[in-house]
Amino acid sequence: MLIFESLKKNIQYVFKKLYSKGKLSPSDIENGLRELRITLLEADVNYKIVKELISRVSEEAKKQNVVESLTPAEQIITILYKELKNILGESPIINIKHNEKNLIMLVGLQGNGKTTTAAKLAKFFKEKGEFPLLIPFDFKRPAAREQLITLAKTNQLEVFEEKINAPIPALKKALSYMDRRQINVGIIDTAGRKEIDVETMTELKRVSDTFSMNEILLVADSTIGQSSLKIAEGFEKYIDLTGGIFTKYDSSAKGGSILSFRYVTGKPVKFIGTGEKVSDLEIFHPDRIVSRILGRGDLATLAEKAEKAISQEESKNLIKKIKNNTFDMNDYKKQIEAIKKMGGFSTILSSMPVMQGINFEAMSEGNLLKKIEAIINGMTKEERANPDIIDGSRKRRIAKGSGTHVSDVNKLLKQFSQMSRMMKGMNKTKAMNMAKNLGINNRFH
Ligand SMILES: Nc1nc2c(ncn2[C@@H]2O[C@H](COP(=O)(O)OP(=O)(O)OP(=O)(O)O)[C@@H](O)[C@H]2O)c(=O)[nH]1
Ligand SMILES: [Mg+2]
Repeated sequence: MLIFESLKKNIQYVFKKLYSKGKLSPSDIENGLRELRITLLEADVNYKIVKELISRVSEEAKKQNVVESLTPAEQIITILYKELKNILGESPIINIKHNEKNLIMLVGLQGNGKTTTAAKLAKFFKEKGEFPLLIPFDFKRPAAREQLITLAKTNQLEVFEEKINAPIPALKKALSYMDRRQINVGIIDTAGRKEIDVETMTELKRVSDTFSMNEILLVADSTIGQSSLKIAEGFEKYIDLTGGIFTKYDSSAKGGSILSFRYVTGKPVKFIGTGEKVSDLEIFHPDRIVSRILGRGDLATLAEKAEKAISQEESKNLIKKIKNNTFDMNDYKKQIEAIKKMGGFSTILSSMPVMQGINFEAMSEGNLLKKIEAIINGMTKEERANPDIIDGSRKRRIAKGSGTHVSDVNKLLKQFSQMSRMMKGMNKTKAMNMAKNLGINNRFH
């Protein structure tokens, strides 16, 4: 079973019961919230968060029928969705500058996954076009160094191999090595510790006081639950963490600590480790987590948001365009902007006819949307209105301008033409259904 799986199941169970009732009585709401509370606590979500969440949801739920188009249960899930997202915050910013020297230090308890994560980060940055260097930083355990060096070599990652026996001189050397080799991201794999002890923590503090760090990330094992929050607090007494990385996201851990991390520590979760391979690292996107936990039940929320995102006039135009088959890349771009405002979840995106035919599984949706947008931005107005004129040299220009490849441009054009074909075959009912999916049906009957 995957992380959050039981939380998801239980929340969906609670809402299924609520959905089955058309109108909710005060006692229905009360019972629903009680079950929700137990579910969250069982998933190891910090009790303070649970308390706050439940009281906010309860308050909002009392003001029922604020949004007439939603049923009471839908309204509750909408509120929960909003509040959970509030707690988790926006997608994180990774503080790395391409034209500067950057240092990322990984800290954490023994065996939580620092070394593995260091290699994963190096690969991640390398793929982003940066030049990373892995820096072993365990001065007591030679095997720790060896582990990182081996990991680096088997994955064609650059590693600082010179053996120096004290932290400050070692990092100075590594920095000048970075200068010489024009490397811009140093990733420091510090020694694991059994506990937060004064001696090794003071040493860590000395290092972080001496060198300016772009990121100091706590690497925490998802399976250790809430104690990761205490560990973070322990580290914070000495050094300023900039965020957390949760490893073993592929486990069956309850995951509540991941949901609680930002609320309790004030620092965002920036990455999650999703397996043992060096490629198993993902940026932590709160949106995706919340939508995964709440499942497709939050379609109503999205419809509501879509309603806001797409103005009434635009919606009318969209329907007209679909019907007249004049929907072009400019409209496509507008749709993408609207979807971005909604948060962009693959489940929802793929349920929208406009987006069908695109393989959302293959790419993370954040990247995908950015890519699509960049490509469309790279087109001239004329090209957007009439994609057929985009020949080989135009494709090359667009790819270059958008930082993508000609194959990406081709893919987008192909998808667009498939979509256009599909729309052509769409009758009035289908167009209405599509509008319905976008939450704009009521106005067009
Ligand atoms: N399944 C899974 N295993 C992981 C993940 N990250 C790390 N591991 C495993 O966790 C174990 C410990 O990882 P290390 O990277 O050596 O941990 P460390 O924090 O560097 O350990 P010390 O240096 O001894 O403190 C290894 O067996 C890794 O393969 C992950 O995201 N998923
Ligand atoms: Mg290690």
